[in-house]
This record gives sequence, structure tokens and C-alpha cells, in this order.
Amino acid sequence: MSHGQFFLTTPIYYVNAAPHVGHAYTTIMSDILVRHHRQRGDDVFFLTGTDEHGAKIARSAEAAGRTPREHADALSARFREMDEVVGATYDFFIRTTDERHVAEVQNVLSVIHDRGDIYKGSYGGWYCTACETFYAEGDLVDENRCPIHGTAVEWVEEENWFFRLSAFRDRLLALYDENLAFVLPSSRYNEARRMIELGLDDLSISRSQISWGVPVPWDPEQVVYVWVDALFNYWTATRFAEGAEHYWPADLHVMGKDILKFHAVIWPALLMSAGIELPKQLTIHGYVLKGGEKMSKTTGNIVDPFPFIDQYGLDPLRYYLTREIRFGEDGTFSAESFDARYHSELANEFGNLLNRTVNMIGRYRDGVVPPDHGRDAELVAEVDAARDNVVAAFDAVDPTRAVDEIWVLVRRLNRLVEERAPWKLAKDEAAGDDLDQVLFSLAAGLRAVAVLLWPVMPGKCSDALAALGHPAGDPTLAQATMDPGYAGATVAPCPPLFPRIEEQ
Ligand code: ME8
Repeated sequence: MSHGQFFLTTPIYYVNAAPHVGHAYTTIMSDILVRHHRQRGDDVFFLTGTDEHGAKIARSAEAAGRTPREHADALSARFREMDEVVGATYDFFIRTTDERHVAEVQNVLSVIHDRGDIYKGSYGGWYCTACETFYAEGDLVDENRCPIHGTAVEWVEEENWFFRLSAFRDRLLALYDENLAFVLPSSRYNEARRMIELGLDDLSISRSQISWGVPVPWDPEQVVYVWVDALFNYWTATRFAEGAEHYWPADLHVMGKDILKFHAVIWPALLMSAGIELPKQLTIHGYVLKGGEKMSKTTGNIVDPFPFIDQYGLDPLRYYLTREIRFGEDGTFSAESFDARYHSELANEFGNLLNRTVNMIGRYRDGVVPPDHGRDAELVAEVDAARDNVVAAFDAVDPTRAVDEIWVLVRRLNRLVEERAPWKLAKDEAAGDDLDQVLFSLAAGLRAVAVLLWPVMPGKCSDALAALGHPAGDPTLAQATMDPGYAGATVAPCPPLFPRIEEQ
């Protein structure tokens, strides 16, 4: 197994409103990816944070009767709280109002300016403040509405500093040609490549009419366009977070499809200009929908994750999001499908099987995992294959497929218990070795399941491993095997992992 470095980022979220399931989704998927990499022995750096400058934040602060700084402090804290509630094991939380970030953004922009890639020009266009971006007339819906938020755009005209994005077309195309996996999934790679092929307009990278931002170093009357300020967070964090310098370039930027262009086109061009090494890969996921529509802080169509955590616990939410919403595609969050997966998959297929196994080992073998008589070679191969398939799914940045692979094993173990009926073997004195074997196979198979599933449900899988007599501590991938040395472990009966939830 390769041991390497793994630097993963989430988008830095706008502090215009409180987090919802959409943000929790990106952060949870990212957390699952980094936990898996830690299991493989990789040296992980997991970066997240908040995007705190720009007109969008200034206006929401005003509406809340606060200064932008007070507003950013209050809402950035809410995002940190979300991280804690969803179990995100980030290594550093960056805020773009951090003076160290501001200084680094100014330095790097000066480099781009010195290279001759920035010039002064005037610009007029339709601006959506919720997106913090200009739209071409043809992209608007209902004549003057933003295609993402459906809110009215504004005509903004000013003299700004421009980045020569158009000059990077060929270099960007070369990047895409050399690295066919630069953007995942391939449909998003194609979409980004098409944007570049069609030709790129230069990008206005400063604003004169707002003051809440990073001052342009050579023209402090203007502030840096919030997206440029924000994109650089991935790099600036490695400049000032303690011990983080060696992690650049990022291995994986994770994000939703709404911000593809910024990351797949503008970001690499800015880095090329600044002479900074490019990130290795971007992975783009779909939207978590509510009632068929994208959740959005701006439109208020949201699902609050916290009540689901209160009712079912955190790990079921992490599991549900991974399994129900195919990574890379849009998917609908609904209370009904949540409840159905909780009861049929978690409570019945996984939780019940664990309880039955532990109880049978208690009843028939005094709580000690019996020896492996080597009669289940097929299952040994299946567990090895499941582990390899999970690794391959994570290499392809597909946590949904990883869980699907694990679930094949869960169902296999459920069939095993029905086919071999240990309760019948227990009545037959001549079947002692057969009973040993099925109990060993069930316990060792479940142990492998809990190890593989641990990045998705760290709390519940740790409980399962404790019940199975596995030593405490974060499990490593190498422990997902049918190791005969596991025999002799002492199981510990536990309450149901996923208690039934009565409808309220
Ligand atoms: O765009 N489904 O911040 P943001 C899935 N500050 N993911 C969702 C989602 C949904 N319904 N809603 C939000 C910004 N997300 C910028 C980013 S990065 C340099 C700057 C997730 O608060 C998804 O990851 O609008 C999406 O890309 C991100 O939140 C947008 O968060």
C-alpha cells in the first residue's frame, strides 16, 4: 500500500448565512476521504474555512445590523460548530479575514502584476451578488435573473484591474490534455475543457465600489475581487498554518458543481501566472436537492442537518448522504428515504447482524472468538476483494461506490448466517468445528466491514469493533482481513448500534 501525502480542501464557505445540509455534505464527504487516507497511512492535511469578504457578506451584515467583521465572526463560528457536529477532522480552518492570508494574497497579486498579467480597464456587466460573479446576457433567465439563484442581477459598471485570463487558453488546454483526470468526474472535465475551448474573457479582479476586502497593493482605493481572494486560501494556508508548507500542491479540491469554472479555469490560470505549482486534482459533486431544487442560503430552500443528527445520531447522517446521493450526481434529501435506509440497512442488515453474532459467540463459545478452521477460503477472498475494491473506489474519489462495495460484504454475511444457521449447529455435538467456523467467519467478516466503513461512520464502527473485541484506536486498512490471529479475542455484548426510531 502506498504511503504518501494527501492534502485535501473543501470550498471555504460564505458567511452570509448559517450552514445547511449542502455544506455539511461537502465537508462530510471530504472528511470521509481524508479518514480513508489516514487509514492507508498517508500524511493528511485537511483544510476548510470561511470566505468572509465582498459585497455579499457586507450586505448580509448590514441586513443583520452588524459590522461585516462582527457578522463574519458570528457566522464563521457557526461553520466551525458545524464541523464539530458533523465530526470533521480538519487540520486547519482558514478565515480570509486573517491578516496573514490578506498579506499573502497581496504578495501573490503583486507577483502577477509584475509579470504583466494585470492591466487597468473599464467594465460593465450584469452582476449577481449572491454568486459574486458577472453573467453574460445570454446566461440570464427571465431576462434579468441569475441562473443559479433566480434573483435579479444588477448592472455594475466600473474601472477595475483585469487579469489576462484570455492569454492562458493554450496553457490551460495543454494542462487538460496532459492530465485527463485533472477534473473528476469526466463529464465535468469535458464541461470545463469546453469553457476554455470556447475562449475566455479577461477577468475583472478588483472592485472600486466596495471596501470590505483585501486592498489592491498598488491601488488601495480598490479591493481584490472576492473570488480571487478566496481561491488563494488553499495556497496561503500552507504558507502560514504551522508545519503546512510542505503540503502544497493540493492533492484534491472538493466542491459542488456551482463553482466549477472558478476552480477549473480561473484558479489554474492564476497559479500559472504566479509561477506556483498547480493542484493535482479537482472533484466535483452534485447538489443535494430538497423537493427537487438546490438548497441555497440565498433562496432559503434548505434542510437543517441538526434535527436529523438529534434524532438518528451523526453517523447515520454521514452514511445516508454517502449512499443516497451518488457522489458526482444530484440527489434528493428526504426524511422518508433517510428513515428507510436507517431501518433497513443500518438497523437490520448491519446492527442486527452484529448483535446476533456477538450474542451467539457469548452463548455458544463463552464470549471468545473461536478458531478459524480454514473452511471459508471463498469468504477470505471476498473480503480481500472488498478491501481492494474500496481502495479503488476511493482512488477514483467515489465514496458512494466504496460504501456499495462494503454493503456487498454485509449482505454476504447476512446470507452466511441464514445458510449455516449456527443455532442448529449448536444443537449438534458433532458440528463443533462447523460452528467455530461460522462464528469466526461472521465475527471476522464484520470486523472487516467495520474497519472499511469506519471513515463513513467512525463512532458506530468503533463501537462495533469494541463489541467484536478489536483493540481500541483508529483502525488501519491492513486490519480489514480475515486474519486467523483474530481468534481468541473476547467479544463484549453491546446495546443495538442503531436502535429503532419510532415515528414522531
Ligand atoms: O461558493 N448541495 O461558498 P458557498 C451540495 N465562498 N453542495 C452544496 C449545496 C447543495 N445544495 N449548497 C452548498 C462559495 N453546497 C464560495 C467558495 S472556494 C475558494 C469559495 C456546497 O457558501 C458545495 O460544496 O456558496 C458548494 O460548492 C459550496 O457549498 C458553496 O458554498
